[in-house]
Amino acid sequence: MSFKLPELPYSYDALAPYMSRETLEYHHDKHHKAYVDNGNKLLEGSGLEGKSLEEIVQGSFGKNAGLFNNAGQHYNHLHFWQWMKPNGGGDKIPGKLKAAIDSDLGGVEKMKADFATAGATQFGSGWAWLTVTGGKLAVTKTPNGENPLVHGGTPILGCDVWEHSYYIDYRNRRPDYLKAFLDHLVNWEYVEHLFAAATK
Ligand code: MN3
Repeated sequence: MSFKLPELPYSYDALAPYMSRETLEYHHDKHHKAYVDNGNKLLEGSGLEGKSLEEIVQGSFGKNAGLFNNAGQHYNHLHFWQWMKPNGGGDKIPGKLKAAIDSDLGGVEKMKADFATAGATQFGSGWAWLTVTGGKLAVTKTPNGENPLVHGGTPILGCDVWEHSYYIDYRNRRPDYLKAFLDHLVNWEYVEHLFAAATK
């Protein structure tokens, strides 16, 4: 396969005021595009050509840092655009996913608080995650372009806490960005879709 930059699933203005056009233009058109372009160059001759994106991420982890960083970030950002939608967030969580959050993570409020803490305490660049690992939900965090795929899990929600994701809109206030993401941006239907696929 080769990596391709997707179109955003909404307009550049659709997530304002919680995520601005300027942030999406830089983050999608420049940062994600660079992961795609660099990933395609590094994929050539890597021995992983012809594999799926998930296989490339897992196959390069710990072995080919350049390819892993770019392929991992391509995977993360492909989903990140879909993990958000206009008028998203809040507590309108589909029933089966909500039941699992209640039983595995102590309820929606606790899950949101733990997710926000994971993102706020990731030192430097990285991601906060809601994952399915061994059939159970968990909240985790990873540095740089890593994701739960390389730790035996399936990511169903992730928030990019690299500064390029929030500095234009929130400056240094990463906790405010995480709160806005959870309260106003999360596409819980897409999270539920990934949850169903990971637990069937
Ligand atoms: Mn990013």
